[in-house]
Amino acid sequence: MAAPDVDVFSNEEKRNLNLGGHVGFDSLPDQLVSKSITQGFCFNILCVGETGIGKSMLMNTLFNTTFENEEASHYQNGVYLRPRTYDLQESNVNLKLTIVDTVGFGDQVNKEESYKPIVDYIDTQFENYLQEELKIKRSLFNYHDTRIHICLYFIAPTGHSLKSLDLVTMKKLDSKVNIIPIIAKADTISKSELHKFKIKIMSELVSNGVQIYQFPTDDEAVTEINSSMNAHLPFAVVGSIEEVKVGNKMVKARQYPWGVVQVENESHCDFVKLREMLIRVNMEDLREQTHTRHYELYRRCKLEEMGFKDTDPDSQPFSLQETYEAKRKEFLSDLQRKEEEMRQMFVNKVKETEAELKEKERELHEKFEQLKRMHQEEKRKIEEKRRDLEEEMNAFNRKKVAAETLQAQSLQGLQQPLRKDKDKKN
Ligand SMILES: Nc1nc2c(ncn2[C@@H]2O[C@H](COP(=O)(O)OP(=O)(O)OP(=O)(O)O)[C@@H](O)[C@H]2O)c(=O)[nH]1
Ligand SMILES: [Mg+2]
Repeated sequence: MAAPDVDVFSNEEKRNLNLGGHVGFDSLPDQLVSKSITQGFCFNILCVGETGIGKSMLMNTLFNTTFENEEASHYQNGVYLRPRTYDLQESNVNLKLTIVDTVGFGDQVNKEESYKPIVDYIDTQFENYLQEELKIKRSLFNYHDTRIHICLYFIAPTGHSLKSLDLVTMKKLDSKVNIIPIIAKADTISKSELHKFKIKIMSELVSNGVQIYQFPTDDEAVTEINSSMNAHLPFAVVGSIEEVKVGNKMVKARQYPWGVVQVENESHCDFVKLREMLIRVNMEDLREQTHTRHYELYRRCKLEEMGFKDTDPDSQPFSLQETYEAKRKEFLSDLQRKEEEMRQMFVNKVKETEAELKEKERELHEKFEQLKRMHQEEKRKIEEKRRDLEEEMNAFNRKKVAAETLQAQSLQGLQQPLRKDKDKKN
């Protein structure tokens, strides 16, 4: 029997059928919810802002708790990032929250490199995730995902404009993380000034091409609220965990001699808007954007850097297997070429050394011959001298013998007349 043709219907030909009764796949969303609840969620916030700008206070206010807080000193040599992870629970939902603080940001005289540790930190988290994904035995299910979902950028409430450090840092980060700019300590700036300040900041961000996170407007349920909130950016926030009695209610506020700033009062500041947008409406979108936009970009660049492609030079699909084979071939031929180069280098070196040795040998031989010649000359001279001396000695001996003979004869000649005289006397 012929195999059934599975691709009988094209998309347009798919038919809607009425079910005869309850089947049950309408519970799929509930299954997802229950699975997500069991699994728990993780959310990672990066707070970038100058020392003492109110980062820790805002986190405490946002999550209605007191996280550990260590004041940073203003005398750091550079910027570093301090991550802290907490397990939080609300109703039956578990949240693994990581708050990463920049320590020493804005404290150095030369702030040119201040953005680097932040970029490196974000990249490292992406890299860790990519490494987990590329493992043969992956455990993404219980992997602690440390990728940054949101970067809250704390702008000092100067009322003037953004500092170049703010622009440079946000520009370097905008393709790697969702950025929400916030004006910190907004209680220190007047209402009219704040309005102008917000407009100035937004126009500076636009003119410098800084892409900040836009609350999504494609989901009907949140289109209205998100598009109205996009117009309120950057949020001007006030942080406080102090409870103050206002009317007959205890509210979080900052108390001043001239009055009380209520954190959760929308006519005092944008804290509620931030909490609403960050946690209650768009937390999942921030997580999704991190994965589908920022991480995807990192992954693509990284894999391309490693030589992986989806298509060959003729735009034909190119599988991972083919890329691997091509890379392997390239690597092997490279290796062979390098080996050949090394071999040639070795041969040349040996030849060079051989020639050097031969030259040295020749020089030594020449020296030896010269020494030999000198030695023979010396020997010949000495031999000549010896012969001369011997001749001189012989001549001397001959002369000596002659002299002795002569002496003996003359003595004899003297003694004979004396004997004759003696005989005569006798
Ligand atoms: N006026 C005003 N003061 C604030 C606000 N938030 C925090 N502060 C004060 O600012 C000071 C520093 O606040 P932190 O939250 O410790 O600042 P930080 O940015 O975490 O500081 P480091 O971690 O040391 O860099 C504290 O005295 C806070 O009470 C705010 O919204 N308005
Ligand atoms: Mg702090």
